[in-house]
Amino acid sequence: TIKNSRYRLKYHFMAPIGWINDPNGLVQYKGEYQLFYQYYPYDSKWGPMHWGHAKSTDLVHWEHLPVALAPSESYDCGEVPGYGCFSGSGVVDGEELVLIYTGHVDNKEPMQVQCIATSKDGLQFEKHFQNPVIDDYPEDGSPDFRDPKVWKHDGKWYMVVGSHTDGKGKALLYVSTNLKDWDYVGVAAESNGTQGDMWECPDLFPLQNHHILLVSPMYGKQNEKPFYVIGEMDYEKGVFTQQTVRTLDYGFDFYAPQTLLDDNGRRIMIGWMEKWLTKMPSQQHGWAGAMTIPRELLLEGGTIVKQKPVIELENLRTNEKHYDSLIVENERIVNESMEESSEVIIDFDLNETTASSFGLQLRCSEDGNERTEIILDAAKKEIILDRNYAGVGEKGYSKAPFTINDDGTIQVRIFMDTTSVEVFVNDGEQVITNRIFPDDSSRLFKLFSKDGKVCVSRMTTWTLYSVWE
Ligand code: DQQ
Repeated sequence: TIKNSRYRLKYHFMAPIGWINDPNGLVQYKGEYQLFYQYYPYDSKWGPMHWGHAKSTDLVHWEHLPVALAPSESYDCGEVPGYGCFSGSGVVDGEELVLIYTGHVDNKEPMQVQCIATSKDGLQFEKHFQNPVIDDYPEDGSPDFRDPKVWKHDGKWYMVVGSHTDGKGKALLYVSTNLKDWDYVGVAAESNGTQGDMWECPDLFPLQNHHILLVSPMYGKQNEKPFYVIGEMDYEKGVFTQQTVRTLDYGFDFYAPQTLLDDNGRRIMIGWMEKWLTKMPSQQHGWAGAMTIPRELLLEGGTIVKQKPVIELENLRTNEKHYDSLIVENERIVNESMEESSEVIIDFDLNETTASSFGLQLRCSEDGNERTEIILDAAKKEIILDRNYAGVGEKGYSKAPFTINDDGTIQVRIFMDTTSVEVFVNDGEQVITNRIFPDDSSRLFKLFSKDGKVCVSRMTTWTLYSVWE
């Protein structure tokens, strides 16, 4: 069991115990949202990968289910740790829920192959006897050949798989009519030389009249910030043409996002809320890793993908407080003991603001030495999430650009939880996701300005209920 629940989140998805990373197999099956995830139940470190499983009717309250996939076959299990059922996706085919995943075995050629597992009840999964359904990488790829994402278009199944050659990440495209026999089509998209030497967890999907590609790029051994590309997909040629490329989330603790299309036509994205090679203070308590809040993706003006926290999260709100026309010079304590799980929406009015830099501090200690700072620089049009003083976790700051609305305002919406902060700027034009590990007692919430005054035309705060009690 968990040794100490102090860092456990209140309304973010976590495994019951152990290690988790990427979300997998996001799909709605018989009306219920399915969330699978890279899982090592036996330790708080990464290990032979299993697929954990949970379901939900509202994307907010999750029911844990038995492990869906465990390493067991020659193509996903081996002698040397490092093997396992790696990331992949899920689709509904008639009555069946089908998982498509990468079987990984170190010290083996080919090292990574694509496999499927099927279920008729959404609980028990059977690995297909024809596995691996793609038993080697194509000439355009390399032994790093993983993370199949499958979707249906015009009656056919398509799959993108991440790979690389010559220092260029790639999304390789396959097509099938039955999910078992796959034909290689070609390279759907690849790095222009600056977009990562290996593409992990590619996700390609239609959004309005464009297609969007999500990529979690690796640079050398380092994982970097996932990006999205707006473009056009030519299914005849099997080529995705890149038009606009943007950072998906400017934070540090966001990786391997995946999307699903739900029954209401919403394109919803969930990411892993932690990152490789970082301090993970919760490991000492027997667990690591969580998922971000689900975010609906909306394409605006064909040039920007906005991330909107799913509306269902509003059902967690309680203890609402409004503030109007706050003028702050220096600093002002808004709440002396803010709940760890809270939501805040702030409208800054720059017409009435003279300060060059202003913002807020959350999870702040009485003496001010511990704090998480969100700083806006109106001249540079930059927002910074500074976690250098945010407790025992990783240090550093994340920076994102923002635009000022035509009426001279800028809106910042913050979801804080026990050990996380997700900041949405102007309806999710930019997002910053970071983990923080402050002391239990650091609860002050302040507004501040440097050299001048800042005007907050409106602010609302809520406490968010826990979904885990
Ligand atoms: N995590 C999985 C891989 C994927 C990586 C292994 C991304 O399938 O490429 O746990 O975090």
